[in-house]
Amino acid sequence: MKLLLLLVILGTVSAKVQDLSGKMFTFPQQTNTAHVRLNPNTQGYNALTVCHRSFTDINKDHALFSLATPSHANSFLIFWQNRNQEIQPHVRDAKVEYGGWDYKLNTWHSICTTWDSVTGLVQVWFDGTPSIRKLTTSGGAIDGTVIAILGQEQDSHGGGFDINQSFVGMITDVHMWDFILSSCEIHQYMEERYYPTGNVLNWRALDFEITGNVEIENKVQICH
Ligand SMILES: *[C@@H]1O[C@H](CO)[C@@H](O)[C@H](O)[C@H]1NC(C)=O
Ligand SMILES: [Ca+2]
Repeated sequence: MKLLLLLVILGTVSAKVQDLSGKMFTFPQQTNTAHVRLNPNTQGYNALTVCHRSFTDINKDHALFSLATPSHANSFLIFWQNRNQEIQPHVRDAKVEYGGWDYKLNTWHSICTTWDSVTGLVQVWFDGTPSIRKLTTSGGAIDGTVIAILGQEQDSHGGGFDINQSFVGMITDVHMWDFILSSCEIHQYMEERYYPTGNVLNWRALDFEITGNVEIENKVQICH
């Protein structure tokens, strides 16, 4: 009972659908608790595109997007691995590594990742540049109850957070589709021009819950 009460007090602040156009989530400190849970419109994916923009100054590992199902904690994970300076997409617990990006600190980066279950090929787009296509895992869909989280990396379904893999900084324009966007559409996302909104997660009608210290703020604009 006491534990339950404590969890309620410490726990979830809000659960609602909001248009977050022009807004961002600010993760102001390293913790192993603060996060945003995103509630998807559909479950069960044979293909995916996930896009987000992020800004950080932490010179260490961090998760940019963590999607878990009961059978795979890393059902769809986008991870920055600092030692090797790699963006590492994981799909159904299979990992690939992409190095050679100019992942500068204190800069907005637009990242889109695509995957298709038939070929098992994954591809990352980083600030307008596509990677090569690499094999993760093919022949199986991402299925089971989805828990999608920003700010923490799930080692279990909805938990197992590690402070040293948490995200500090800002994240905006998170969209997820259950198909692969065309390269033109991805390019338009990167350039912040017109692009279709996500049919699974839509930043302009986002169903989410904040736990702990995460702020919703206006996107940082640099005035000239
Ligand atoms: C996180 O990293 C710090 C510094 O490297 C280390 O001292 C600490 O034990 C790590 N914490 C966990 C939970 O791994
Ligand atoms: Ca982990």
